[in-house]
Amino acid sequence: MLLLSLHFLVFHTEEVHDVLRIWDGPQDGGVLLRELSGSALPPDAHSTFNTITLQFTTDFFTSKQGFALQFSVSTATSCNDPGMPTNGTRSGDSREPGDHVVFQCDPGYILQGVNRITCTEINGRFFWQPDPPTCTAPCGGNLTGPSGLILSPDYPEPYPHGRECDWRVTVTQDYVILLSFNHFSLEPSYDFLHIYDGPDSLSPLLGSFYGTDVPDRIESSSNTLFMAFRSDASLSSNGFVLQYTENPRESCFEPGLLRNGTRVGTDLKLGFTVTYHCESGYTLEGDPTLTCIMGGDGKPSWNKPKPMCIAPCGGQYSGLEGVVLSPGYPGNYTSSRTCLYSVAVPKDYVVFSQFAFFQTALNDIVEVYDGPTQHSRVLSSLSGAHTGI
Ligand SMILES: [Ca+2]
Repeated sequence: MLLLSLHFLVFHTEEVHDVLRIWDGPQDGGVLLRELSGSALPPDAHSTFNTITLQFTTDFFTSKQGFALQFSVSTATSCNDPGMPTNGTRSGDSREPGDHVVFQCDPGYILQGVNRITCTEINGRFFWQPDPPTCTAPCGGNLTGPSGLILSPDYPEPYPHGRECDWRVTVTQDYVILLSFNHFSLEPSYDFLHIYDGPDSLSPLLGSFYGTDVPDRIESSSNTLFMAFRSDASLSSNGFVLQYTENPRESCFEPGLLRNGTRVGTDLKLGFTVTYHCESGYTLEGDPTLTCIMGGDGKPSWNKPKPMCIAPCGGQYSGLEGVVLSPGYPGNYTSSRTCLYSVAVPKDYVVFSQFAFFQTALNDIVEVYDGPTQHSRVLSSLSGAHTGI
């Protein structure tokens, strides 16, 4: 059977009010393919019947340029490209009659429709049955399992007005829940996320959050948390992405890794320690060892802040090999500083130095001296950008 493809050259109508509708087949008995308005150029549309129907409706106000489109005819021998769902993935590329493809949603999204669709041929017409599914961020739900994502309804689109969404999170008995905020933006003072320390809204309120300040991580005192999202009748925002993980009772939260460093210690229970080490060329600032102790709020917490690995401004270097980094590396160095690095090796060795990566502004200079102080002979004076000198 012959089928039709539409390709848009121009599209510009008044958003919502002046609408172009496209049916695959006749208006009665066909399939509504698109409802288009606004100024975004629509992607190509393909029929599965040998006719396409277009209806353009305009209101009494505001006229724009309208549309220009080309149509072309081809012979159907397989199904159309079923596309990739927003917030999901598809496995399978075959499009012959009898073939199927399978859809899966990204974490936090639920699938609307059926995850497996089949290419079907009836009287020379090729189409997917049923229609491809969509992936949406749901309004509330019961969540179980050791970890997961909670998204505001319709995320990453702005959340809808006038919604009441309730989530109940339940993890393994004798575990507690750690809730961290990856993204947070609600209309200040009118849209809220209330979080309760227990199975429902009668449990103690841990906090009511709104605005764009990302809240600190939250820990439950039992294995359930209840979350209530409320939006009012106007003004929306991008919403939130929360991650929950279960954690053994009487344990500190996962302290994470260190930029330019490594960690020793994986047991996070009360009384245990983790110790950080910096990579070559970096100096550890702070205390390398953290101990999990009982905090003043009756919850376990680390006794010290996490240290940092920084590239120092100058210093004494010795040993048979090592790395010297500009201050703040890999970030930019700060202005108006002089950093003196002294590199000494055992007698009977000479120092061989090689720059792996080198970049300064034209007025910033690295001078290399042959000897213990800056009064020794200058070996080289470098600025600009170089590699492997
Ligand atoms: Ca609102």
